[in-house]
Amino acid sequence: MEYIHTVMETVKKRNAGETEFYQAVEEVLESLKPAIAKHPEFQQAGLLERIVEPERQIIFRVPWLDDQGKVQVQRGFRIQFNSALGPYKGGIRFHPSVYVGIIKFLGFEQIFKNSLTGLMMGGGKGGSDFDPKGKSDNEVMRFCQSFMTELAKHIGADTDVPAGDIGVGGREIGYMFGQYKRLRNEFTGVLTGKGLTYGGSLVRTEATGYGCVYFTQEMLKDRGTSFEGKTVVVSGSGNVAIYAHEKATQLGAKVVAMSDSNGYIHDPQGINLDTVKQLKEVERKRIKEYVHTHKNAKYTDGCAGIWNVKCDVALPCATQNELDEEGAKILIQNGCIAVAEGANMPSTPGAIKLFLNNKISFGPGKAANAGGVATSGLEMAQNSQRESWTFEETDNKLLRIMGNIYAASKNAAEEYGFPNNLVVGANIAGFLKVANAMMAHGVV
Ligand code: NDP
Ligand code: 2IT
Repeated sequence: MEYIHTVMETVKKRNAGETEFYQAVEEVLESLKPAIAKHPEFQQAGLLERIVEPERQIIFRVPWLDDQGKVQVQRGFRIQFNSALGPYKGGIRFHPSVYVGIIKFLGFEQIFKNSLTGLMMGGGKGGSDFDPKGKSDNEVMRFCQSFMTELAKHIGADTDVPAGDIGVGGREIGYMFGQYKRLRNEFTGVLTGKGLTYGGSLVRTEATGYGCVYFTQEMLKDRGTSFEGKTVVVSGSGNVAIYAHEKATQLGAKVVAMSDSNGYIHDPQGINLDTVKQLKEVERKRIKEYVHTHKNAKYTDGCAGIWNVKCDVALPCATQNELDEEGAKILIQNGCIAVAEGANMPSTPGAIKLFLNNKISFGPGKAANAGGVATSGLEMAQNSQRESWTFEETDNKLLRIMGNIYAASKNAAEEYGFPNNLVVGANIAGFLKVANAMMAHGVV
């Protein structure tokens, strides 16, 4: 389609070298072809040209003092991508690989993901090339305070509400919240993923992993099966991976492999989650330490090898492009029936094609991992009401939202002529709500 091709060319020209961003935009625009064909008014209103251009991009210097008293300089980002449906909402990533192209891809995905949750949230993302690994608590605190000193000028409970992502968990959110409150003299729900003692929501910690498993449960139900007795591989061992493991296990599955950026562990008896939580959440150590206390487990260097482990269900929960065609081929050969993305864009376009062509149930990240931001939306609602809901109430809402996202994606896929293609379905369902709001707002 000529229109989509032209928009894609402009994206490449304007955002030179930002390959992750092209990848995310290309996937969405390709999926939207049947929706654009049905709605010529979108082209007339320049809707796609507008939706691929962030409303605002903030890039700033983040100077901080390390424990040796040496000055370090990082780069900070916040991309306020689209506010058609509500205040910008999306996580903050601290990882040395962060540059504008990564934040832009994540912010773009976030627009459609947040729309799918059914809650009123726009899309945004932020981060820094700061590497929290090996840093002391004091260094992390000083960095977070410096980062927030600039970011505070641009965010607010009704403007832009950041949260966690890779390298940003409860500790970092706490330091950033403390600095925001101090700078603005305001106790407000400006961040989500807060601690339970100062306005956080129950279930937010578990939400992305649990939500991903709830979504997968819907996919399995449609195939006439369930998690009961299934062998599962979960990549990563961070926040999303840990709680995906927890919920899959509660539903009767056995998780046999997990990883970090150095390598993966395989425990045929099932990975002991308490050990992983202790290593990763408390001690901040490497996953290979697991084999010291679990003699049946084996550690292998290199994280991509994890897809060689035979499984029924694969949940990539680490990072972008961690599952390529080669990994996909092995999963398919080994009889895997379902793949759901806990991470953002973990499967390469080639891998996705293989899953769809081989009738593997495939849950794309913007649908399957939307439980995290959905529960952030629930945290915002509780903060506005000055209330706290119980674990059970919040978890039930999450379960219902994931079921709705699955149904919306499945129905849109059918309606637009791509039955069972949840990539097309999620993209169209997420897009239409944003597009209709943008049409109502005029040319802005
Ligand atoms: P964490 O920082 O808690 O964990 C990240 C995990 O992924 C770690 O095991 C890490 O290993 C691994 N990882 C990170 N970068 C790489 C890399 N370049 N190569 C291989 N492994 C890597 O982050 P989260 O669990 O929060 O996030 C995981 C994914 O889920 C991300 O894609 C994120 O965008 C997405 N996501 C997160 C949500 C949330 O609520 N937190 C919500 C929705 C999506 P190591 O320790 O070695 O770095
Ligand atoms: O990618 C994501 O959806 C997140 N990192 C969570 C965002 C949020 O605002 O909770």
